[in-house]
Amino acid sequence: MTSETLLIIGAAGQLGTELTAELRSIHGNANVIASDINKPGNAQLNEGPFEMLDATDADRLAAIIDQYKVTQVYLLAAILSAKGEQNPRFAWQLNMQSLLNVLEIAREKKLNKVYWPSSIAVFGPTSPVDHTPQDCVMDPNTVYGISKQAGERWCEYYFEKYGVDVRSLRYPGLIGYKALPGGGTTDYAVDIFHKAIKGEHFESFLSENSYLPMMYMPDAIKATIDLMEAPSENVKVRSSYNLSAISFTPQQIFEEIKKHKPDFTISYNPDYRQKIADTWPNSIDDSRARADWNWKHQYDLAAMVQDILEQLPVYHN
Ligand code: AKB
Repeated sequence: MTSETLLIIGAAGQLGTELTAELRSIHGNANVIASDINKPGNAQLNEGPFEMLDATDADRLAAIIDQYKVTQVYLLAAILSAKGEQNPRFAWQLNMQSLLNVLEIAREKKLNKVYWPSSIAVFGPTSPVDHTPQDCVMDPNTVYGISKQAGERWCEYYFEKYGVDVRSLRYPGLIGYKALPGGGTTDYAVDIFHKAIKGEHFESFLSENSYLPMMYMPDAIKATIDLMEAPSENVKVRSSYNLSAISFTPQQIFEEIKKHKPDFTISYNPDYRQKIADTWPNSIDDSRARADWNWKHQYDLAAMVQDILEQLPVYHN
């Protein structure tokens, strides 16, 4: 246990649900304040303090930080790639205003650390497709990707100009069974497990050969905590670190699931999300994360599929 007090913004989301639980096991329930725009149904989040917070409301954010004497903020609230395209101005407003509020408050109140996730969505049609390097052409063409790229520049700016210790990872598609994602292009790789467990047919909104970088949630949680616990001098990338584990297509994950569920069936009906997926990399070069703070993933496709098929029915019972 530490003397830090953490505020998680967007704690009820796909990543927030699991990260909040893990951070509470490290720092103690009372020292991790969960917050979200609505009160979540998830009982686990109520094992410690919970506050309602609209991530764009700077006054309420400041009041919560003062009330609990918060020393670290994890800003996870965001509109993801597919949903952002339905209302681009709202996505921009939420994704950018929430980050600027947190960075500014971290500067004013001299917070110890800030965490903010970026994404592979910062890359675009002319970025290198295979083993996409840390530094290369980035021409995102979704509002989500543009907000993540701009956000990365703001993070580095606040670190360089004001010494705010902000840290960030470019997550690939995250796959977990505890909470559902909302509005992403990689969500099919979560939905597919729920259909397989129910014994239902799965219709994929991406084509069979859409090869994308992905990661099992326990690896994403470990990467986040490893980065946040790394000595400041080891965190040499202050925009956002490339992060990688596995890449696969819908057909490949289907075949892996079918080894456990022989009757499972799939069909393909690509929609507007296919165009987004087509602009993202196949695979990511995360050698900087591996060198700077010893990042190493644990789960490959087979291990992830086996674990989810075992855990998902138990967890939701
Ligand atoms: C999305 O699909 O929008 C996210 C992401 C890759 O950032 N999962």
